[in-house]
Amino acid sequence: MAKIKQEVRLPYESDPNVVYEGDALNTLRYDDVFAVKHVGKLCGVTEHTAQTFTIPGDGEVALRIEVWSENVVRFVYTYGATPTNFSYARTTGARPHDATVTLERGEEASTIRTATLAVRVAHADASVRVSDRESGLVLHEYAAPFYARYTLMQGLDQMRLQFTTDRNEGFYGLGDKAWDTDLNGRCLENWNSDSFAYGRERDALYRTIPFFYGLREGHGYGIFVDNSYRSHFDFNSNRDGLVTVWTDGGEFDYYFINGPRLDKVASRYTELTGVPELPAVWTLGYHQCRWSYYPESRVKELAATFREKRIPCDAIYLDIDYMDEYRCFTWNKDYFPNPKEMIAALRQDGFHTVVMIDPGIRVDDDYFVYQQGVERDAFCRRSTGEQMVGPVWPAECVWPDYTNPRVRDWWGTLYRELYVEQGVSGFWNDMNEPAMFKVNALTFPLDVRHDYDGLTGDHKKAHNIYGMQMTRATFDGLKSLLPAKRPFLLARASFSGGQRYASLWTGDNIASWEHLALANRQCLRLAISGFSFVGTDIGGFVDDPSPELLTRWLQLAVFHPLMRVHSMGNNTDGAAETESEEVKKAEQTDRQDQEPWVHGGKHTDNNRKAIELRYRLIPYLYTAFRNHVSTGEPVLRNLFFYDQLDPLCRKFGDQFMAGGDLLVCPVVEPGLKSQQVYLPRGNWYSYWTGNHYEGRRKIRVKLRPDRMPIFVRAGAVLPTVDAVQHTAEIQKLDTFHLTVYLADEGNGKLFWDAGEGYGYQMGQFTERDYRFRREGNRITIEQEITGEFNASFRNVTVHLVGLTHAPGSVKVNGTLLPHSLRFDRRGASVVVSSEFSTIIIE
Ligand code: NBV
Repeated sequence: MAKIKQEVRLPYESDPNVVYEGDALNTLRYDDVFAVKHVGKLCGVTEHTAQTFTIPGDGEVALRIEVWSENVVRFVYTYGATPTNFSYARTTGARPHDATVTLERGEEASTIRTATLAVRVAHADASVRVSDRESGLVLHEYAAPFYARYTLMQGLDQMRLQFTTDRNEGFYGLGDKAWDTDLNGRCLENWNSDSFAYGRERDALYRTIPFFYGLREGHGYGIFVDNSYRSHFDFNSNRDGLVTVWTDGGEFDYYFINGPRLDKVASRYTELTGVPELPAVWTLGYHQCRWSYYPESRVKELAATFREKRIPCDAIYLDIDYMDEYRCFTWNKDYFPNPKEMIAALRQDGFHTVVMIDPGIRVDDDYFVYQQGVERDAFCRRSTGEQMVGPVWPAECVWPDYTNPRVRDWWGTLYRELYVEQGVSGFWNDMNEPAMFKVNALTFPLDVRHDYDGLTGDHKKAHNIYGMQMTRATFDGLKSLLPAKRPFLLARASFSGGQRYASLWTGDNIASWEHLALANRQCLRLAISGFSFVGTDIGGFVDDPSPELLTRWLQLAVFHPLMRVHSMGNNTDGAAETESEEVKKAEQTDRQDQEPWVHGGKHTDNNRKAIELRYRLIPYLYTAFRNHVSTGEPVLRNLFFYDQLDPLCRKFGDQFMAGGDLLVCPVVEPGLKSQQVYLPRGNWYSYWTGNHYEGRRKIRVKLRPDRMPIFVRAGAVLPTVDAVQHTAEIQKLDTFHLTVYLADEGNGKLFWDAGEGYGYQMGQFTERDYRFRREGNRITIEQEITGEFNASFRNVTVHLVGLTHAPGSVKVNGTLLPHSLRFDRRGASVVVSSEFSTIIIE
């Protein structure tokens, strides 16, 4: 007899003991009725291959367990369908590694063991418990058997996993959340949403990254739920010691990723979902944006002002007004009569042009993109078969179905004129949640159909991956149009794995101190969730920043990989669709500009200093990116990634590590004269003064308006350059700097190449590994060079910070240098050939 019970909205509030007998249906009527499906009592564990196990039970949910490596185990639950093994998130190269796996069939449970993990599956109800073999620590234990909910009216509408936790466990990641760093106590949702002027704790935001870290008794692990439906993560929000994760449908396909180190979890997650390509160096420069810069004369004036004021800048953005009445891939010829010429002139002066492309295509029979899309049947259709038509910028739009490979290929070709003919350097894919005006849902109706790469589905299934597939189509298109160029793409919506195609910004934030703190938290959260190339609208999109706020934001964003100022200008058109209080306020204000010189005088100087610091650090940042691309370790890491056993590292949530050596302590409150910072284990030097500090200590530092506290790990060797006006100038520099932050021993690295193109994949790079040791009064620095790139740097200025004596002699490759060291407040320096193999200073 079918067990059908009354519909209850919240899955974990339902009482599984209330069961209506099947024949109750004959006499009672409900809005909907549902049945809960389990794996049930196990009939055995079948070893499919040495690393794959099917777990048949007497229920209707199928479970398959796959061992992907010693540290990664995949669980796939399906109801009523054969598992597809399809994933937009997984990168093509991701596949199981050989691992030694054993299966032990016991009385009450069967246990699958790898070198590090024991996965116990209870015979009674298929509940799972994963523990660390070495310590015996239980890392993941079901509190209830996995279930699927099947309703008569909706079909499969919920897949649910519930496991145990306690209030001390830390939960991090989950991508785009404007919450405190630790998510314990929160219930969050993933549904890509246009979130104009979002506030703290607004949920859901623009992206879906169903991956989180648990930090339990110092042991880190991760869980990645590879499911594109709306998903919900309740981290003990009722303080009942339960974590409940459910999706509104699909296969519940998740990976348990063991650490114990959190950065290992990060790397293992990116082994599954991929890393971006190495970015072009110019994309790491400073970017200037506004809604919108036009006409051409204004753009040119903007560029000239940067150079005139000696404020470095590499990119200028054109927002939607460059288009001809919001038709993507066209120009407003009144504003921009000769885009090719303008773009070339900007390039000449060291500026790259980045333009916006939205997914909404204007319904217009005379518009080539609309015509081509109709000819190719490229636009999304509703379940009734008609085109999905809705309002965005143009009154009526249609949207390409990027989940169709044929449509993706076509979309990629549309960039030809802008990219190949006119010289646009990068693109900005906005509104790709997909966002729609006028309706409360702010997006498509759920009946819209998608190809889903041949697996077809409705918008419930495709919504969260729509934006990511748009970026994939764009990225692949750009790559095939100009194969020798590294594409630069900035996007708003995405999904796990979207880091392979685009960098992200955190959307329409507000010019407030609260948002400055949030900006940092969001960037860190995104970085540990696989998206290292992230940034915020510096200064805030909505409202105007005070001089102090803009400066503090710029100082922080020196360390956010995408460093872009963006603001709303006086535009309220689209924003008005949300009818929020923020919009009404914005409509009443005449908004100021947001260029770094807007507040004049000393503020301009402070802002210039911040941007110059960014340019000095570019070799270090680029090297950190190179490391990210090859190891998956995030470019930015919360302090507790540095020392996950130290509770104070969890407490100082705003501080972070940029790359492996810089400890950044943002100033996120106004008017502060001093600030308490926490220096974790090890020894540290102030970046600014060279003063030495012992770690595991809180210290109070005096604040200055023109800089923010930054510390360098003792033992680091930091590669930097002099500030330049744009990154192409770095390629002409004759000298770079290496600062050795003294300790008994240490190391550092510089990765450098042409900064563009793929020569580095064929040996056209130079990688310099530095190692130093201090024995008594003698300091030995060694360099090992690999790669064939002929960098412009002939010399390097070696700085020593932390000297305890004044050395007198310098030997390079065994030969005494005639000239002596130069001394300054922070230490000593000497210029030597950049090709040195050994320097001995004593
Ligand atoms: O294209 C205009 C804006 C853009 O400046 C902003 O960065 C996006 O997040 N866009 C949203 C649409 C306007 C929404 C109010």
